[in-house]
Amino acid sequence: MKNSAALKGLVLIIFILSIIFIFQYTDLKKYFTAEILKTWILELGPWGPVAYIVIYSISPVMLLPALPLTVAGGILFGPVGGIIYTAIGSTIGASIAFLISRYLARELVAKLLSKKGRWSELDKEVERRGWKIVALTKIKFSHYVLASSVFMLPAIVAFVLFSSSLLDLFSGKVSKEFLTGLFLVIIVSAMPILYKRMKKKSALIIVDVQNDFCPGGALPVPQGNTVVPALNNYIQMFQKAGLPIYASRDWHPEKTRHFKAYGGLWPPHCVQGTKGAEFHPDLKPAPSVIIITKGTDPEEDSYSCFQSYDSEGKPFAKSLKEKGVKHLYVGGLATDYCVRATVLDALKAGFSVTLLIDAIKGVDIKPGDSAKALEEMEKAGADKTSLKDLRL
Ligand code: VGL
Ligand code: ZN
Repeated sequence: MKNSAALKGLVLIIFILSIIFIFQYTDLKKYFTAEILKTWILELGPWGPVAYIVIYSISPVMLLPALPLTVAGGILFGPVGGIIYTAIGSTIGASIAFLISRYLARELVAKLLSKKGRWSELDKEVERRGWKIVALTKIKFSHYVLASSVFMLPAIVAFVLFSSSLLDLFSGKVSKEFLTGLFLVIIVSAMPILYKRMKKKSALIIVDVQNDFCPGGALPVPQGNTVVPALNNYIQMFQKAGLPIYASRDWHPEKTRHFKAYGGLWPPHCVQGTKGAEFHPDLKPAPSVIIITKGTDPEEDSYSCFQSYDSEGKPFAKSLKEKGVKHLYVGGLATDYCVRATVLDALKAGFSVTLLIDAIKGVDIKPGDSAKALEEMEKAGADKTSLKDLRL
């Protein structure tokens, strides 16, 4: 991907240089001045802009690239006319493409997706994620038009300003307008990268979804297994978004002060290497899931994931830091112990935290413990969300 972008850039530079060269050493520049072009457009009268807008409007549907057209618009109409006509043309173009996809293509695609349920899955996906696959779904047309015209504007301004000064460049003059345009183009092109950089990077933390914490296990959390399907959905989302996913496991030695027999609170559970310590069999870990282990110290309870280590012995906090993670989404078992401890530690360590309320369950040794833990976590600054509201 990176290589192809570099190649395209190189081709563009060679293209511009050869145009400059041609302009310099032929008679072309005599005919190709802003004055002459403007006269030509003026001669066309109102039809010049109209023709430009029409061509621009049908270009998305014809799968024509917009950039050369935009550059032409800047050269032909100058900065002001260029911006206005390009904004009109691109908005109409996007709208036509939208309407065609919605009213003609939707049926067709629906048939192709004939496998039952796929279509409603797509609708659900869009409700969850916003406008990724916009036109094929239920996004309001007016919202689409408004959003696309607003979001296209900065790039249009940049490219039209830039290209309206290209003629000067072609005849060998580096004008102020050109430098301003170039500057704007660079800024607009850098915006998506900056946005990605500035957005707080998130990670998913799945706490202790192990057999012993599920019904039938040694220390069952009532309905503990019900967090599994929800977590599988979250895993898929984070996987698709390319974000880190951690799954913690409680991993005790046979003798530990954590267990009743040695002075602790709990019956033996999640003993290293036992069936009970395995992850719930329905949990579908993506290939990228990082397993972190805690509770191995016989002297410690280690409820919090911040007392855990990855397979290379790297502390959890260090691993997060190295990946640039600033925000944690936390789900799993049990709300009133390991989830609570992990969330409170995370907030103390300066992470922001969102609890996945449809993917946590508590032990409630005393009735109300989980509710109390939730309240405590929220008071400490944790946010909460559920599958249908989460946008990554
Ligand atoms: C846990 C009790 C004992 C937990 C671990 O994962 O919440 N609870 N050990
Ligand atoms: Zn434990």
